[in-house]
Amino acid sequence: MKRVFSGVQPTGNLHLGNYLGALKQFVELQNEDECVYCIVDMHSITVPQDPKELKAHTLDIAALYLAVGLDPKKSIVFVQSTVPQHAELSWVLTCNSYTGELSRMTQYKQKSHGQESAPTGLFMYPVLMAADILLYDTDIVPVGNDQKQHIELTRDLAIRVNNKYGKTFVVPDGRFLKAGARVMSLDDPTSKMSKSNPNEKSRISLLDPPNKIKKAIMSATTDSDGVIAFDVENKPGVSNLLSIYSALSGKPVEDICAEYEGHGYGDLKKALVEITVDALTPIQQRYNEIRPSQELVDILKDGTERASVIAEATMKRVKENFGLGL
Ligand code: ATP
Ligand code: LTN
Repeated sequence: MKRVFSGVQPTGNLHLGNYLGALKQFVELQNEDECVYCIVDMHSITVPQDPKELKAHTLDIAALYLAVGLDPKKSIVFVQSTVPQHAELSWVLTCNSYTGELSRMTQYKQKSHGQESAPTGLFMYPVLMAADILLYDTDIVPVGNDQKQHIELTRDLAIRVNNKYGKTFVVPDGRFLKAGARVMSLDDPTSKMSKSNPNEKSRISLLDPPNKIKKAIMSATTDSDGVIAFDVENKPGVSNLLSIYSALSGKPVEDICAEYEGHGYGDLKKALVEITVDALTPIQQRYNEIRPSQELVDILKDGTERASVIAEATMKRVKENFGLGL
């Protein structure tokens, strides 16, 4: 069995893109591997957060994870800040990283907009991420393509420390989530569905009520040739609807195209509304039960305990190899 680790930030409401591109694959992995899923609240404070909202979002995300099918008996689900070894290891790794390599991180360059006074936390973000991963002797890290550079840095840090201080870390591999699972924006099918798009109708959030789902899908951008066919290049809007339909129903895209031959886009959209509502309703029901429950807090506390056992063992090894402590 391999160990899988991934982290998600407790920001905003998850959308269909997050579900089909990431969560669904996390759930599938737990049947093959030993999975550790972490809600990375300390990464979130690299930019200012409202304390009450941050805490609420942490629980929202945890409840959503359980609602989509993460099984706390199989996977460890916990909150980063409840295991202090993340911060501790982050410092040790900081002392083995170079300002040059961190300045080259694309995410940092984008988020700091080249300002001199960018928050230091943004600069250190990838080192904390490396600590998350290396703390659990992780073999595989399932993440989006945008995280490739951070995984490379994690591997470099692990190899560097192993060479200098003796075998300390497992060198992890990234597993980049399927490119085909990229869900596009409903209003502009050439850009990805994203929680930072100001247009609410550009996305479907996992907790949206049926009327909101209907409005978003019925107003989705298509084209004017009226033929239901999969052609990302020339028909990005219709192709996106077909991809979502296929991912949620399990039917191959060709079968859907055959089924809707001679129909208008309105028919396809109506069917997609129904399929989406059917897929999200049970998730929302479970979410509404779990979110206010004591069970949620108990699951996360149990996750902290199980994560701590692994994290403490790694930190003990790190301290020994580095000559830290008595
Ligand atoms: P933003 O666009 O505001 O930066 P986001 O909505 O892309 O945020 P992230 O927190 O960056 O969300 O991503 C969480 C996970 O969801 C990542 O693994 C990412 O690859 C995946 N993901 C995000 N958007 C999509 C999408 N449209 N299609 C498929 N996967 C997605
Ligand atoms: N940077 C990641 C979130 C993240 C993560 C991690 C992912 C923080 N720590 C450890 C995998 C492993 C993101 O923005 N998706």
